[in-house]
Amino acid sequence: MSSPRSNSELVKSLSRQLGFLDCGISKADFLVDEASRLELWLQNKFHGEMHYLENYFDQRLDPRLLVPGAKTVISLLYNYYPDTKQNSDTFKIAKYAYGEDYHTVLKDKCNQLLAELRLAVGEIDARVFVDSAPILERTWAERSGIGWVGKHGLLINKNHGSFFFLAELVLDLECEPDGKIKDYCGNCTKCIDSCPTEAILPNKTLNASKCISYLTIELKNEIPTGFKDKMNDWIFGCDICQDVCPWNRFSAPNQEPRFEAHSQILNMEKADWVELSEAAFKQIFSKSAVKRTKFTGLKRNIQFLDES
Ligand code: B12
Ligand code: SF4
Ligand code: SF4
Repeated sequence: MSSPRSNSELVKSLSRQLGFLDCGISKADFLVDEASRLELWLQNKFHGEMHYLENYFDQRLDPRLLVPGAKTVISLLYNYYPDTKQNSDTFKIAKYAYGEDYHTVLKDKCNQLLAELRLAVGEIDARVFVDSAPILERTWAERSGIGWVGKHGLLINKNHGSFFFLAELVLDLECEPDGKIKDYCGNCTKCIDSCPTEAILPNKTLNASKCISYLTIELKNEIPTGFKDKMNDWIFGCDICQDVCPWNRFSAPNQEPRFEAHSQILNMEKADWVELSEAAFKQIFSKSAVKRTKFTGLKRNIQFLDES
């Protein structure tokens, strides 16, 4: 007979076997505090043109509306820190996008976890979430005690830093929840001081409409000229606030073969990026998250920097 405690132990042990960095458990519930924070964030238009974040407001705050009868949210961390990085004097791609698109890699991993869980405890009603669904992934991870939300807004784990993806299993299996841990940012303000566009505001709030990650990936129109000298050579995403964070000093390389960087991403010089053809884009980024910008979007970003 399984108990909430034995279910939790089982989930954690299976997640370790599958290579997740950490796993934490929360009771599926309504996120009371986040309701007003999310509302205010949207009212302030910090989401820029990411209008999809205005949709499914109720589901975003209550996973039981996504999986009827859900009792538990399992939060999972998966490392993407690369063992090799791009040359220092070239246009930069955020480290999370060096290898195969994490949505597919993590969904496969989570489905494997779910299949093994079902083998062990029988039929479970469950859904796997990675990034795209209306769910506040960092809030759930924080609730489950596998880290805290840093001043830059990202989840930090005491042992592993922040260069990892988050994923969730929302399911009707009762598990023993873990508790929140404290915030270890202390008096540090390195991320705030280093952000070139001043996107990080007090109170763990990000003005996403000023974040280089938004400007290079999500913004469909032209990048406002006011950002010309602030892009720091980033053409897809930005890692500055994580690179300067003391908790990432000991980040260890990931062990996921599918995250291995495409050799051309590592070796391209600025001139190669400027000359990138659509055929080469398709070949290099066919399986990558960089596809999101399409060829025209990446070209726009490169030209924006090349003209600076
Ligand atoms: C939209 C989005 C973006 C947008 C907006 C970011 C943002 N801060 O909202 C943009 C394009 C800018 C972006 C950028 C990046 N993103 Co992003 N993004 C998302 C996405 C899809 C939704 C986030 C969302 O709902 N935002 C709405 C706001 C209001 O919600 P929130 O920030 O989660 O805020 C809640 C908590 O912070 C909470 N909170 C918790 N504790 C506390 C405590 C206090 C005191 C307070 C006040 C608040 C608070 O309050 C908020 C509730 O309203 C998530 C995946 C997901 N479904 O969650 C990935 C996600 C957050 N992104 C991720 C990553 C990796 C990045 C980048 C690092 C990519 C890159 N290298 O370029 C950057 C980092 C920029 C940064 N400093 O945050 C990872 C983060 C992993 C981690 N370690 O935390 C996620 C979880 C994707 C994933 N599945 O792994 N992203
Ligand atoms: S990702 Fe870059 S632009 Fe965005 S908050 Fe961090 S440092 Fe600022
Ligand atoms: S740089 Fe400092 S303030 Fe920012 S998230 Fe890391 S520890 Fe917290």
